[in-house]
Amino acid sequence: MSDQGHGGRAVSLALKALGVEHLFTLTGGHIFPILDGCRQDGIRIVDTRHEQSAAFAAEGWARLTRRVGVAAITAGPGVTNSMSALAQARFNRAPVVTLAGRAPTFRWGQGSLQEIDHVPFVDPIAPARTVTATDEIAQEVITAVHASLTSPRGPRFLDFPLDVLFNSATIQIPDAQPSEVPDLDDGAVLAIADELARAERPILIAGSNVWMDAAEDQLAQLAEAGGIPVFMNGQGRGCLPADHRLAFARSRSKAMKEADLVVVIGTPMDFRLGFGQNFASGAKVVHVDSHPELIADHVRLAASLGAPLKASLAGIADALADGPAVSRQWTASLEAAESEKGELAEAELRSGASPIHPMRVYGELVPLLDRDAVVIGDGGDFVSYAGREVPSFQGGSWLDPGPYGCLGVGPGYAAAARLAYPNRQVVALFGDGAIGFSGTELETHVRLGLPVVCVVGNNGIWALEKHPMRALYGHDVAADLQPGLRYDRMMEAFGGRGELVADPDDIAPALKRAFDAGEPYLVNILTDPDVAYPRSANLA
Ligand SMILES: Cc1ncc(C[n+]2csc(CCOP(=O)(O)OP(=O)(O)O)c2C)c(N)n1
Ligand SMILES: [Mg+2]
Repeated sequence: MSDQGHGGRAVSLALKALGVEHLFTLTGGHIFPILDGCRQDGIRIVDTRHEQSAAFAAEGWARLTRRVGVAAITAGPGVTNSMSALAQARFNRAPVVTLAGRAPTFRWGQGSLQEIDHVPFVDPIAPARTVTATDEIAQEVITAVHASLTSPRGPRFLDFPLDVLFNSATIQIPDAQPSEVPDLDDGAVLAIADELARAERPILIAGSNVWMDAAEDQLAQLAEAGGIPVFMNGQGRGCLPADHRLAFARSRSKAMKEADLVVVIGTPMDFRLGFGQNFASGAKVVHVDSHPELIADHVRLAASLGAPLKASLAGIADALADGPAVSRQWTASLEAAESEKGELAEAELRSGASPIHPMRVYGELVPLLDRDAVVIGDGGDFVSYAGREVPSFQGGSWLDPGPYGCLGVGPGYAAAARLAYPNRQVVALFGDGAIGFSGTELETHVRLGLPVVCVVGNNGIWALEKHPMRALYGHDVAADLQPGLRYDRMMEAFGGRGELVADPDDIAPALKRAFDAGEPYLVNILTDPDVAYPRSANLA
């Protein structure tokens, strides 16, 4: 098809051809044509209060829906403001495309407003290009979107000089090209199946790319073929429902210490997995991920496979189908550890202590959640507890910053979740520190009519920093916030509803009101600053 129009229409027509329905943005003159094009072509413009939230929303959209998330930001400060979110998308391998304005070519070097060359500082994080001709825009956008969605996936960045975007040209939208699927390495598939068939105490650890590759069924097939316990992290959470007989969580550290074979699937062997170096001595380690580039090179691997996970996991499951199943004793020992830890947690989940124990919040929240609730975490200890206590029953229902760990993601992620799933519960869990980064976006939720239930674990401190610093030095600095702050009133000031909770018995009624309200709602729960999350150091 072809059309005459300005560069912004080349962007919007290309996005439309790709099935993009939302553009996350914050305005600026440099990107007016993109906004105008999206208006003309029916792409919903989701306008935020800070570019990092626009970019976080695009990232959240991408990780929840497995479709590309697109952000448009203005030249210069719009780009620098979105850098943390771009880096986070890179760490999470999220298919995000950022479209930025850029000072005009014909005046380059003369000192135009917001004139800075983005490419040299963005490119190390997200492959970055400047589009130099109006009639090349559509193809550039399509190429960037395809690249972001192709494993090993990740953000892409384009900037458009003002003249290139404002000029008109004939817009051609090229036909979609089928993507190539690599052949499966049968030797590696058989080697992994063979390791699994010979192991006595194997576990699978399934992460984000199981979800991103839509390989949930194949994960279940593999686990069930061998009766193998599965632990999940990141977006892998829920790929096997939390109540599946082979889904384990609380026995994770025991399993990692005692397993004789650890098959890590779709997640890097980073600090969350002890860098793949803290398993039992003599344990064999296998790494399977969706692209060869993602396979760890800092761990001695018994076998590995870097290919799309749907086919890889199905292949391993088929090859394993006749092999011996895992001993009942191994799964029984993990089940026992699960129950023991579950019982220990029970006391805290029901705690009547005042100030409120943060675990009590989850004791009240979890029973109110639907199986498909989307839960978003933005905070320190308060969110760590959620990671332990909030079960996921399907992929794409849990979202936290991931290994880049950037605070301030919550409102952007929640806006994306609400837009993607208008009929599911969306709960955003915030530390009182974390909500400070992007709290103004509560206005975005109100203005755009996005009923998210926000829950603030308000302990008046940066607990995840305060407690470890004290443990290390015997004192702490720069770790206190104003206690008892009325974040509920902040929400009210923006036009939403809020309430303060100080008594543990008031938590559930407040949460029920929040879920029933059908409008943006913030439950501000005063929690005990003296409760420290039990953690071992994870900085290196
Ligand atoms: C952008 C950013 N700045 C700083 C940090 C370091 N950091 C990690 S957790 C944390 C404390 C979070 O406090 P809060 O949100 O109140 O949650 P709490 O631990 O008190 O439950 C800080 C400062 C970070 N991860 N990201
Ligand atoms: Mg706090």
